[in-house]
Formats: sequence, structure tokens, C-alpha cells
Amino acid sequence: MLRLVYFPSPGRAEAIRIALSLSGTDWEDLSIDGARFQAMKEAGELPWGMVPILQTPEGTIAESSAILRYAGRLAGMIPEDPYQCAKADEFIDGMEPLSKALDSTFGISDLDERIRLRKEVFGPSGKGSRNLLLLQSKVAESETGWAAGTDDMSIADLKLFTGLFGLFSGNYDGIEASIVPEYPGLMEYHGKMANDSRILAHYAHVGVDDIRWTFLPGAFEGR
Ligand SMILES: N[C@@H](CCC(=O)N[C@@H](CS)C(=O)NCC(=O)O)C(=O)O
Repeated sequence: MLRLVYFPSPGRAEAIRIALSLSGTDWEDLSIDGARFQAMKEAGELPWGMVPILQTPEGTIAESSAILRYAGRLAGMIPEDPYQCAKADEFIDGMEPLSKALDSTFGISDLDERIRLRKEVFGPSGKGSRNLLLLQSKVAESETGWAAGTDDMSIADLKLFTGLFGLFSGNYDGIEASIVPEYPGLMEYHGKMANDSRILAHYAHVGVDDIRWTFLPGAFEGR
């Protein structure tokens, strides 16, 4: 039995959750709060002092990308072709700057200041906007429409779909959902993913008031 440990939010665990679900493996989604995180950290249960982690019968795996690659292998979402596999890995590693764009805004307790900084990140020349443009151009370059140009959906798509659109759920003060429709290529990609039968089935239980509304078909239309 595998156990994924993370906070309840989608964050860095969501792509892994989809891969584990699609794999058909028996797994548990353990959501922890700050106190449990601290306790696990002090008990030495987090190899690098952070979550997500995946507890397996052989030991614990940390680092979201490593866990995604492991879960993706179980789900058959790692291309067998070495070049395509490397391109999927490249895409995942290349997305790190988007994940980090908001880092300087966490831990700012003044709400107005936090909102101001986040609006700057997604403002005209902010790091976030630059990354959205870059990701849009990567998807446009793909001949298959899948993020890393693979023949079928891969772990790179799980990472892009959840890591990008999850930022606009309202969970992060100051980041408005209305930003997404400014990127037509990303909107089109969202439609491809959200309407895929595997993704539809995974989010079948999710409603529009759920934090995961960003992964539903048409989520950003008319925003
Ligand atoms: N490179 C790591 C980063 C993990 C990370 O930043 N985890 C955050 C939650 S999203 C965390 O554990 N924060 C608690 C802390 O640092 O005290 C990965 O991708 O797994």
C-alpha cells in the first residue's frame, strides 16, 4: 500500500494524485495540517524536511518530481521512447520557475502587501506572466498538443495542468482567475486536458465550489 502525505490543497501533490488514481494501485491520500507536518518533520519522517512524500513498502520517496515519475511509471504515463521520456522530464524540470515565482510572497503576513506582490508577479513584466507565455509557446510548438510533444498524455501534462491552473483557484490571495483567458493557447490546452476521459473521471466528484474547480471543463470560460 502506498501513502501520499501532503496538505489538503492540490499544490505539489495533485499531479501525483492523478497518476496514482489512474494507476489503479491501492494508495492512501493522507492530508496533514501544520501541526502534523511539524511532528513528522521532528520525527525525521520527511527525508528533505518537506512534503509531499510517498511512503512505500520499501521506504519513503520525497521531492514531488521524483514521486511523480514513480507514480507515472505505475500509471503507464512515462513514454517508453527515451527521447520522449527525456522531453517529459525536461518539461517538468522546466516548470520549476513557475512554481517558484510566488515563493517570495509566501510568509508575507500583511495581506495588502501580499496581494500587491502577487499582482506584480502576474503583471505585465512579472515572472509569473513571463512563465505563462513561455509555457503557452511550448504547448503551441507541440505537434500532438500534449505538453512535451509526446504521443499520448504524459506526466508532463499532469504537472502542467495541475501546477499551472491550480494557481488560479482563489487559494492564493491576489491571483485572479481572469488572468487565464488572456492566454488563448493555455485555454485551449486546458480544454484538451479537462475534457480528456481520464481527467473527467478523476474529477467526476468535484463541484464548482471545490478548490479543484480549476480542473473542470470550461472552468475559465467567461472569467
Ligand atoms: N522541491 C520540493 C519542494 C517541496 C515544498 O516546497 N513543499 C512545501 C509545501 S508545497 C513544504 O513542505 N512546506 C513546508 C515547509 O517548508 O516548512 C518538491 O518539489 O517536493
